[in-house]
Amino acid sequence: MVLAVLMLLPVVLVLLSPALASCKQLVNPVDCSDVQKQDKSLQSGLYTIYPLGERSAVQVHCDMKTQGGRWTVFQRRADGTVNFYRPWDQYKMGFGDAAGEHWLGLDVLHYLTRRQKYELLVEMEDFEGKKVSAAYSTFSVGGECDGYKLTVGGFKNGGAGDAMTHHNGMKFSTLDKDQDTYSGSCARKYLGGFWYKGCHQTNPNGIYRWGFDKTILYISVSWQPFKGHNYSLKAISMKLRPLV
Ligand SMILES: [Ca+2]
Repeated sequence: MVLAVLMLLPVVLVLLSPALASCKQLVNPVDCSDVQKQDKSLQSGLYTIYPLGERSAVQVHCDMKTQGGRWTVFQRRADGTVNFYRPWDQYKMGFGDAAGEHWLGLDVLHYLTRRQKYELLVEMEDFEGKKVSAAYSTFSVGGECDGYKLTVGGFKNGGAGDAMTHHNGMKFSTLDKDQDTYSGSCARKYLGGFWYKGCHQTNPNGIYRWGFDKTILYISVSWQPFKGHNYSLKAISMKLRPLV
C-alpha cells in the first residue's frame, strides 16, 4: 500500500504542478486584450501572444495603461537603433525586438484584424518632449494576396492631427514591392515600408533623424500634420486593440 502511494507520488506532483507554480499561466492569448482579460492586474511589458493558435507564439509589448490599456504594440521607433529600410519578407514576418524598436509583422496584423474589429492608436513625441496622439475607430489589414491592404477610418484627434486617413485603401509597399499609386517607388524614394499612396502624410518607418532635417526631403520618421514632412520624431508607436 505504502509502495503504491510512493509510486503514485510523482504523478500526483506532475498533476498538481500548474497549481503549485507561482507564475500564472495564460491560456494562449491572441492579443494583449486577451492577456489583460485573463489577469487584470498585469502591467505593461512583454508578453507572448498566439494570433493563430498554439504554434504561432510571438512576443509583443503590451500597453496596459494608456486609455484603459489592452493595446498590442505593432510598431515602435524610439532611438534609431533598428534599420527599418527592409524588404517585403521582413515587413511580412516582422523584425526588431518587442522590447525596443520593432515591426510586429503584416501577417500578425492580418490574422488579428480579420477575426474581429480593432481600433488603432498612434502616439508620438517630439524632441521638446511634446506628446500627442491620433486614434482611429476602424483598423484592419488584408491578407498578403490582397497586398496587406489597409482599412482605416473614424479619426479622433489627440493633438497630432490626421495623417492616416490619407492612406486608407492602400496596399503595403517596400523597397522590393511597389504597390503605391506613384509612378516611381515611394519606398525607395522615402526609404521606408508603408501603405504608401503617392506618397505619404506620415512615414513612421522612414529614416530616424534627430528633429528637423532637410538634407534629404520627406525621408524622416514624420507625421505631417504635427511637425511637417521633414521633422523626424523622437518617438512614435502604433498599437491596436479590439473594439468591445
Ligand atoms: Ca509606384
